[in-house]
Amino acid sequence: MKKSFLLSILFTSLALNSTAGDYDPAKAISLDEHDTLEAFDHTRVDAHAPIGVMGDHLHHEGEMMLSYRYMRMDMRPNFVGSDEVTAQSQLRPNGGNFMIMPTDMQTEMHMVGLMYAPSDEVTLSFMLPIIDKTMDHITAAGTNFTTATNGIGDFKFGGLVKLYEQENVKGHLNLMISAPTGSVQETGFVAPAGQVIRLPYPMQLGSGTWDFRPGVTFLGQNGNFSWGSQLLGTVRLGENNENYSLGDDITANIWGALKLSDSVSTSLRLSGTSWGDIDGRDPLIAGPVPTADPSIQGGERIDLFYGVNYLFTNGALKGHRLAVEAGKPLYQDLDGPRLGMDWMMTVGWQKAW
Ligand SMILES: [Cu+2]
Repeated sequence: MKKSFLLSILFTSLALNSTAGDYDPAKAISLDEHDTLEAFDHTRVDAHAPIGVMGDHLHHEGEMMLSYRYMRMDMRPNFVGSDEVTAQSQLRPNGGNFMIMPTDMQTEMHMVGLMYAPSDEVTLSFMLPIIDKTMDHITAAGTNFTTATNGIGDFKFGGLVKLYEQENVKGHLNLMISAPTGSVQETGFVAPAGQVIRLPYPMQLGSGTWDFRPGVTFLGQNGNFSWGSQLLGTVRLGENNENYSLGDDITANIWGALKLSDSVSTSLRLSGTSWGDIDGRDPLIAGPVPTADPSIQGGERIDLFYGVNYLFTNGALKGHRLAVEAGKPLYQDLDGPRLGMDWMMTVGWQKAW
């Protein structure tokens, strides 16, 4: 059941990708007819994907783009498989396996991005996240406590490489590397332990490993409609210094956008993600809490997002882009018990020169 959901998103995405690649000779019968077909317009408001999508577009030679994103994720309640469970039900006095349970988690991320195109074929991309995490817990003794971490996350860099561009459809490869600049040694005062200890895996700021993030992205435009699809994965290259590696992941995205005016477009996006358990174990992360168990961190989720892009088309702010996108899961299946996603939001600003 759960696999079929994710697979259907993957296949829809791949089907879109493959039809995007089919060149229709009927469209090129004569030069006149050819001329009536609009080429891909890189400047229109929906030429950029919904703001929650990364690495969606290339730039022309010599162009540079600065971006800033504010991202927020709220997680609650706990899940076992696809079933919601209360934190209380997972505590030992109530027949569960744990003395401590997380009840909710908030993640805020400030992401600064720089893109630069040395040629029309390659756009270089650099992204640095600054992360703020908070997790609330209950204990078997009936008390509550909160832990928090913050700092820079994993710096991502690499290239977007053009595959092709014909008529109103284009595609590129995403070849990104994630460097282990985010801490995996975050500590905090844990009240039931009565001391400062290393915090569980979800509270750490990075993966601790060099990660390869390959992907493929397709974009198309048709009249006032545009669409895109992207397959993106994360492959952990080895084990980190704390003796573990986070699970690999894969995300399939498909979206459609409607250009309402030269300045405004709205979008719907369907996103399916699957990620694995943690391999290995940090000997300093322990405790009767599910977030400290490497073997129950994996899961999969399907999210639906609604977004708005805004492009300033005149005045002092001409060329500046603002965008917002918010989403909720339609479905999640987590190894767990583990906090599930409640809602996500991204607000962003972009400007190219
Ligand atoms: Cu850009």
